[in-house]
Amino acid sequence: VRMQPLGPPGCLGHGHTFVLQLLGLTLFAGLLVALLVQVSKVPSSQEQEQELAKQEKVYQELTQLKAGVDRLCRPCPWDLTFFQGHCYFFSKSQRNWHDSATACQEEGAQLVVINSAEEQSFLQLTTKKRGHTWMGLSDLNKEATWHWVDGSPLSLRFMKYWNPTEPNNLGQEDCAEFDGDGWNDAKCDISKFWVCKKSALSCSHEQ
Ligand SMILES: [Ca+2]
Ligand SMILES: [Ca+2]
Repeated sequence: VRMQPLGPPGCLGHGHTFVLQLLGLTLFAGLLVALLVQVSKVPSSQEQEQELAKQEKVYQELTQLKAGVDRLCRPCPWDLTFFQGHCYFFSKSQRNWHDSATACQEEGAQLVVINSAEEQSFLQLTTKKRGHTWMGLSDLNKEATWHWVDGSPLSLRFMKYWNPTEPNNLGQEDCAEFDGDGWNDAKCDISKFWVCKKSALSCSHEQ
């Protein structure tokens, strides 16, 4: 900054002018900045409002669309639970194993056949809250040879789900149930809850 030369002693005219100029300049700069801030604010807040309005509109459209899709397609009937492409019916009453299997067939389903660890975990947790529950697994045809109701044999990777010391065939137990944290073989003529399983409707093929 170049210093203004001071006037001779006793004459402060130059000094006063310089201070006034500086003050004026500062004021002007301040006003300019304030004006610029004001000017730059106006379009941005308008844009924000427009953006919000747009989002609101998209949200409303999405909500309406979702309601429409829900009306068009439900993967499972109302009283069934959807899990990974299938619908599960958890009975509220209790029946023996054979009547449970029949009840599922009458609904176009099957006493549950387990195909994955995730499904096993989901079913075990859900049935634990409800109580002893039949699954579609038995060794009715040949003792100690377990088959699912779809005819497939029980694979080795599922053996770990038997509760400790089960299956023990205690007094002839040929039907498998969910019991606490794992499976148990129980007498088929005892009444228990049951789980049916069927394929979910694909939402890409409207009914
Ligand atoms: Ca048995
Ligand atoms: Ca047992």
